[in-house]
Amino acid sequence: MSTQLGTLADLPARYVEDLASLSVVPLWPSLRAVLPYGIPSRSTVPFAWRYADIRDHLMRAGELTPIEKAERRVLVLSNPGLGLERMMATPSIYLGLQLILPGETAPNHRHSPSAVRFVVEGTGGFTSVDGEKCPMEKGDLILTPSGLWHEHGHEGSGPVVWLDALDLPLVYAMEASYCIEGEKQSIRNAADRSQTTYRRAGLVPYASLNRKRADYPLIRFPWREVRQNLLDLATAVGPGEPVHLAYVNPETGQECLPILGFSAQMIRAGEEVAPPRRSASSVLHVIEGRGVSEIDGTTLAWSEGDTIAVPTHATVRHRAEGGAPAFVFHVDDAPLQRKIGIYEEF
Ligand code: 1HN
Repeated sequence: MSTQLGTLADLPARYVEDLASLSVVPLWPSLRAVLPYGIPSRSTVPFAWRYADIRDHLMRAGELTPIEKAERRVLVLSNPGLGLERMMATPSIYLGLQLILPGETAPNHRHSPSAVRFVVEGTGGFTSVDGEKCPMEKGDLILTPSGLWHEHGHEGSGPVVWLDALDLPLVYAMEASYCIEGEKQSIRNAADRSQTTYRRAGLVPYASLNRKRADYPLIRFPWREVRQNLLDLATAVGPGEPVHLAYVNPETGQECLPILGFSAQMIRAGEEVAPPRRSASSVLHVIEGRGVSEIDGTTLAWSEGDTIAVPTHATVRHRAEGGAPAFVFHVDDAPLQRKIGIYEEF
């Protein structure tokens, strides 16, 4: 059973120094720290970034820093438990709020981390991904998978803000994060594939049956359709059952990116949901509505535009308040955890 293990102080100082001079350390003084019993040790804290607090500062960044001096004008949502300079919302998820102003462009590049954009406010923004121009309307999810060219622009008026979520912390930890700059893309579509080729669940281009399934057939998931789908699903599932849809690759039915997963949930007016504890860390972003969450004993009130960090293995409850349903976007690292065989629900 759980015996008390020896510490560094139990060893002769000279022995420890000799080991260190050879770049060697004993395992046993650190074993319980890296492999605790029952539940992982977690530095990530349950935390809410409130859009109402951050928005003015983001707009100020628009005055202080021209886009040419930023490339991406982003305020990063850093979990205070992990250290602000490490730019981690959770150990696997990078989050930032990005501002683009009318007429600005964020230049074309591609990189090894995968990213998604989730639109928070404004109209007229667009992201082009490998030559496909995707309009950005509030709540739309747009994928920019690893290795695909992407650039942003703004043809409307007023600010456009979106939430960036990347698997950067893991790719960076692997010392595998880098970027290549590119020429402006030439756009080949009139409408993105969510409006033409993958118009409806259950229908795929016939020719796709005869080829290897595409890695990233669908880049944009319009919120208008996801929201309606949640409302329709709510009429079909019993009271107390989750109204929760996963964003997937329409050709394979699998998660749309290899490391991070994306889903949208409706919490009915006044409803409290208590999902199982999960081995995945996650963040949730409030698209519509307001409510309160209890995460590992921390109570966090939230409303539209807010973003919340949920540590691995956390005990979680969410309640929608204000007499209206809440709509929430989730990002988690369950796809990677499933692939490596460590995903669990408790
Ligand atoms: C990136 O490529 C974007 O393309 C935004 O908008 C944020 C943060 C870290 C690394 C790459 C973008 C990013 C990023």
